Amino acid sequence: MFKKILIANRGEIALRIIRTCKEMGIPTVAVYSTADKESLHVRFADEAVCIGPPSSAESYLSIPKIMAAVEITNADAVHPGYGFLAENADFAEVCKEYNIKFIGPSPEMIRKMGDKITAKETMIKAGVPVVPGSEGLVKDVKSGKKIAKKIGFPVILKATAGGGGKGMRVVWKEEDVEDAWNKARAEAAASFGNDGIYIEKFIEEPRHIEFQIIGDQYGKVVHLSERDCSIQRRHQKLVEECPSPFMTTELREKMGDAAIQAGQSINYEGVGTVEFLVDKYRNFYFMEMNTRIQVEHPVTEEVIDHDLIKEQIKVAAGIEISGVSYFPTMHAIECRINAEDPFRDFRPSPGKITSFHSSKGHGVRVDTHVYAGYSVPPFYDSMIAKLICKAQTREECITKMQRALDEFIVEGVKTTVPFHQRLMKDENFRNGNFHTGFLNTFNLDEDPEG
Ligand code: MV4
Repeated sequence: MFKKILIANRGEIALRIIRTCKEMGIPTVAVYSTADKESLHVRFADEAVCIGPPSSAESYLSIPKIMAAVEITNADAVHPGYGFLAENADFAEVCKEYNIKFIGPSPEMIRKMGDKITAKETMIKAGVPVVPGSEGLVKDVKSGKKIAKKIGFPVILKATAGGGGKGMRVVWKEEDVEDAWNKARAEAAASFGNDGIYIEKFIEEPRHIEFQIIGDQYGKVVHLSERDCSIQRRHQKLVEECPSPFMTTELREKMGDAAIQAGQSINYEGVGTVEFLVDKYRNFYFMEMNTRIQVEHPVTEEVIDHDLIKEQIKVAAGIEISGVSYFPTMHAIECRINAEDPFRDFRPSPGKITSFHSSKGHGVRVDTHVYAGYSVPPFYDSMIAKLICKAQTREECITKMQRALDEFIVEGVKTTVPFHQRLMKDENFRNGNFHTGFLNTFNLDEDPEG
């Protein structure tokens, strides 16, 4: 087992990782920017190293700064959390060169899944269903038009370096291909320094359903069931749940097999997520694979009753996974509580939290790094807590979530709590009748504060 783990992250996930390390008897090192010196991850880790000024580029994203902290503390492993360097193949490679275990897959694997065309080609070879589309990169707008006509409109142009919606354009008719092509390429070049574009059939009103997988160093891969992440706004997930209200036993078996196949075919090591688009006929298509622990992992932890960070550290240390794939016997929902004003276009609302009471009680879990008196810095992600509820049925889980949201008190900054309260009352949400476009037509009530 590792002698000391450095956590190259901040916020709730840094704390989350420290907690598991403590339970495993592994000493931890926190790193922090000057904006985070009062943070709980700094206080709860065994050691802490300041790695620079508030800007992410000069702190949490700086490979030399992180490696210097590894060196002076003698850590033998790095946990990257999510975001920041978690899917940076160069960082994983530097760790390898220095003989430091990067808790995650190999640099090659990260690189392979980071390039969407390569990922898709890999999945086709593995027999995983993918959306019909171009064979690899589209070389120019002329062949783009030809391919689009062959696939049939609507189509979607996607950046091979993309993910999270950037460099994406939906096209409904031939006349609009050229304009979309130019825009997608310019956006891809500006965002990723790579203007490679591919084309797919556009799946209308899809659900986003992802499978949690875990693979060990001996080629074994299992899945830990799905999460429905269809409740998103501008590619930011707001609510995740397991099981998906759209899931059937038959579909779970098919998608679970495909997810395992995806992992096994690449000898995947670590925790990973295979994302699928699911259409209204329950056809499913591989979309992307994430090679990190995800924000919404607690939803899975609650329904399968396993600590995913612990499993992740164990497989990184070379321990074999036991057991078979899992299925959910409970229902869990996560609401992301962000310091944003849902009545003002989800505008960030950083500042000092003057009072804070987190929900408690049976079946309620809150993962957070904040407390009364904490200042939410303006430099990073605005998520301040994850509220996770668990119950026997979806209906009970929603009721519990409503109760838990009502007792979640944050003063000093605006939060997404009112949004979630409204969502939990929505008839379509309650009936499981939603897809990724759901929030486009969702109306919040008036701001009670005007
Ligand atoms: C799609 C799609 C429909 N058809 N691909 C959005 C982010 C990126 N990871 C892929 N995305 C999509 N790809 C085809 N062929 C619709 C989306 C999409 C979406 C996917 C998941 C969750 C939310 C979404 C919101 C808008 C569009």
